[in-house]
Amino acid sequence: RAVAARGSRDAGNGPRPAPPRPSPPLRTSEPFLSGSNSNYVEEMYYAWLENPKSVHKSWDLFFRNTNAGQAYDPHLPDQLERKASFLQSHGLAQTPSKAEKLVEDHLIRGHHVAQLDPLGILDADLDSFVPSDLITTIDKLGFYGLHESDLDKVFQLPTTTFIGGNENSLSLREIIKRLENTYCQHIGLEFMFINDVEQCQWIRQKFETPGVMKFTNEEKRTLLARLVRSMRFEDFLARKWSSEKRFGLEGCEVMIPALKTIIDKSSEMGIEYVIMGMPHRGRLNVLANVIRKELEQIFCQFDPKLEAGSGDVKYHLGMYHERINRATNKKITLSLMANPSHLEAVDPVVQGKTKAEQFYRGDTAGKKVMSILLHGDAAFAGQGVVYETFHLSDLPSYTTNGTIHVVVNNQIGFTTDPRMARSSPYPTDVARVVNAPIFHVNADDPEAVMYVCSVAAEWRNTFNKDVVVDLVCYRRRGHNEMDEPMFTQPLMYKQIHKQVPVLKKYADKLIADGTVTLQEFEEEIAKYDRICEEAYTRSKDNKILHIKHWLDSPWPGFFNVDGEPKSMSCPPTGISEDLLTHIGNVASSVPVKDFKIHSGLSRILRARLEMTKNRVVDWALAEYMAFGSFLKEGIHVRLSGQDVERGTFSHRHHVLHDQEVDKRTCVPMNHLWEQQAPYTVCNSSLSEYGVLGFELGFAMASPNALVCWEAQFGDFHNTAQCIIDQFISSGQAKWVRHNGIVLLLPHGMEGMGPEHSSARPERFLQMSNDDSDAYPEFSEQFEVSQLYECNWIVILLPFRKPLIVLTPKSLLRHPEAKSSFDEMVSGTTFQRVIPENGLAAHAPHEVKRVIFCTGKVYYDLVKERKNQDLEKQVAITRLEQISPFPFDLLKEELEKYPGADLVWCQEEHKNSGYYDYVKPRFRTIVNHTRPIWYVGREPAAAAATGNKNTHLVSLRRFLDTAFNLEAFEGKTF
Ligand SMILES: Cc1ncc(C[n+]2csc(CCOP(=O)(O)OP(=O)(O)O)c2C)c(N)n1
Ligand SMILES: *[C@@H]1O[C@H](CO)[C@@H](O)[C@H](O)[C@H]1NC(C)=O
Ligand SMILES: [Mg+2]
Repeated sequence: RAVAARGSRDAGNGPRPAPPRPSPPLRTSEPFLSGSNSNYVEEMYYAWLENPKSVHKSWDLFFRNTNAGQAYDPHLPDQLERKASFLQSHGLAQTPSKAEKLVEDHLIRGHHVAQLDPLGILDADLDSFVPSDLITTIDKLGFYGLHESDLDKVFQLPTTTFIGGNENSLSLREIIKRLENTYCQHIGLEFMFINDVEQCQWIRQKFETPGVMKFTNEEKRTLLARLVRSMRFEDFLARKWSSEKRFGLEGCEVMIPALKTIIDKSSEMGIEYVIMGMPHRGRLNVLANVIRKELEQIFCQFDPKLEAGSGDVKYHLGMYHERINRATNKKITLSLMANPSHLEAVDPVVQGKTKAEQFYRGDTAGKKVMSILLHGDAAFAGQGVVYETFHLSDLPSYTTNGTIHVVVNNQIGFTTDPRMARSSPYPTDVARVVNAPIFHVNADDPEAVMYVCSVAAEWRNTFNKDVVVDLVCYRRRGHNEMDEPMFTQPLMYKQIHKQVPVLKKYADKLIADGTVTLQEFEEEIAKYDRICEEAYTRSKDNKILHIKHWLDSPWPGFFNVDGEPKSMSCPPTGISEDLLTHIGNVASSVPVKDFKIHSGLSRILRARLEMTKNRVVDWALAEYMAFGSFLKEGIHVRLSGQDVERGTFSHRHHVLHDQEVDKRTCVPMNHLWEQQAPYTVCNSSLSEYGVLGFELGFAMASPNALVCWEAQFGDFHNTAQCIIDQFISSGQAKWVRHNGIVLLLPHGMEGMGPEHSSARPERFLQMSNDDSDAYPEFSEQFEVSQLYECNWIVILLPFRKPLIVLTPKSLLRHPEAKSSFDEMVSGTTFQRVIPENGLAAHAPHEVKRVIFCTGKVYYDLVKERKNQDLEKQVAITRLEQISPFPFDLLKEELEKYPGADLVWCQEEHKNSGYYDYVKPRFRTIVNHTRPIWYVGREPAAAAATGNKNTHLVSLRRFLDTAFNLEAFEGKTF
């Protein structure tokens, strides 16, 4: 109702003085106007005062007209009468606002009474109440001040409605009929919350215009054939593998033609690549009949001989397929992303991958690549990541310019009824946070479904915004085929058992109206059954059993033909001095003219320049060097996360802000060379699960990109734990998927309390797959092959692994935490271990203790060693790569100091940090002949103390132990 009014407030730029708000107008005594209607006029009046274009032409004319003679004053009771008489004097019918109100009420609330449930027993909005302002029976006419005798009177139609077609007036009887047809039959529309009149009108036109929902015979036959495939595919699986779980689509077979309609229509409008994410329900059917994966590849998944993957792979593996779209004769690529059981977790991943595909093809408006997300009703309402994903949908660096969401709303989640599974009327209400239009449709009316889907596709193409199609259906069997639904939903399932399958209903209808003959229908079924049988025979051939057919994002040319890395060596990572200097200079400059930066920032840039001159780099500058040198090689770099542009610790400053011009920014990293890859740095929404998932998806699209996600503090990564556990740690093992995502996790015990200290390295280490007890065989390629075997870790490799970097906080500014150019120039490489190279290393036989450590505690140890004058007696060696464990280099270190105690020192508590990971591996190196002592904080339940004093006392205590050379005398291990 407030479309016009709200639209106007959003329109225009900049603040505008609000018009004075008089007190509410007196109610008119006119019987045909309900109270809300006069408010409506009032609101429109204010909107019109602000912006005359914001209201409909007729109202603009009216307000101008009344204003001409005497200013319109909503206090005056006769204003509405003036409008009525004005309309009448222009030859318009007697009581237009009755019709207007009627139309409006159907628009806004018609979906509540639409017949959406194919079972006819449930209310899709969980409420059987029928709003009294919706005319469903003649006796409710009184609500509008109308009488049965008015039914055949002709009414002027509001100009905003399309129900009249070419007519501008209709009898009341006809108005009601058309409104009910549009808004209260098998389609329920929710869209009047959209703040844009044009968009609302666009939707109204699509649904209100009489006769829009007509299909040609050809279209009907295609639809029938697609239903045949959808249904017979499930039947075939049920026949051949009667005791296998397949999470069948029965009860929502229409989902297959629905997706195909979306894809056909989108292809027609220029889409070349569709990326899909979906849960278990109907997944095999989508692979077979939407992606058109060869059936034998699907059937052989049921073969226990298939060596790769775990038991549930068959409905989790991804897929990529290029083919010609039959309907449009254009090439189309379809990809279905591999996903874990964890419902909805794949949503942001699909969005990230879609964004990347758009980015690499320069499809900045999303006209070539789009995503479709499928959801179950319970998961869509219940899982928070859905909400996080919606909130990415309109952010410039995360938008995919509109996603089509399809909900398989079978009105049940496993054994739970909808009324126990959500607090909102519909499972789709979450989409209302971004004002996406929501089209509910009864899945037993295939033509209505097809129509809704084609409008959804057109919507996405026209406005580039999200849209939701809610397929209200049922689940014919239990949650899976082995499950008994009558235990928990007895009455629903009594009804379901009586339910005629949609294919039969639709076939009967088309046979009855002569569109197809019974014989044609039966032939269609026999034809598809034959296709299945033939594929089944082919699936017995062992040769086709190979997991490599199941990649959602192949990286053409990156691997050799067998999917193996092309080489097994690490390329050098050093870069030339000139390059370091050049990057350092750009990092210290403002590369655009007349750009005024903050004076504090000028100081930071001067310090960078100074460092560059002195050939030293701190962490922030080192990051510049690394990113910059990739950009030079044409490798796109993307850094995303909360506040990453400046950096949580104000050290990065990759985006400069003009102090005088609003929103004027500059990214020096994009001014390094004329020819360079683009650098994307983007502050994300305040989400970890959604954003990390998104970046993981982004990193899937191409191996030649560095995609980094940074947590604000490492502590917060655990809200994205599902992405870490289900995708990053295990993705390659489950789905043969390489991924080079980099996680930057600020970590360090600095007395900042239990929520700002620990990135929980122990959890990553626990999930690392190198064996603590197996002593590896060393070879030339030990370093690289160890990386290849492991599940996560580096960048310039002939394969891709996720990398977890525990990044510094206080070390960002520590004067000693700097490197010289000498460690970065050509010929240098990453150092997995930095051995002691001071006095102790020169006389190793005299060394009493070797302390191994990693990260920030090193600086505390070095300082303390100096204070205690123990530089000859104690060696300190740093691990820069913790996992996979550098067995080879540490073996050398250990052998160098035969008479020393071995100590692992960490600032983290004993049950966190690295100790549990390194201890058994050190023991394996020395074959259990020497102890490895622990020095660090005591075990604790929280990651850190919140008390600064306790923090310092415990630091003091473990430093004392670290340098007490008698501490372990006589102790057993
Ligand atoms: C995050 C997560 N929690 C729980 C489960 C277990 N689970 C699997 S299916 C299911 C019910 C899903 O219901 P719905 O989303 O309506 O889809 P449907 O099975 O009805 O198609 C549940 C709870 C899961 N897979 N993922
Ligand atoms: C697509 O998204 C980008 C980034 O926000 C935006 O600039 C562009 O206008 C959008 N395109 C369309 C057609 O909406
Ligand atoms: Mg469900």
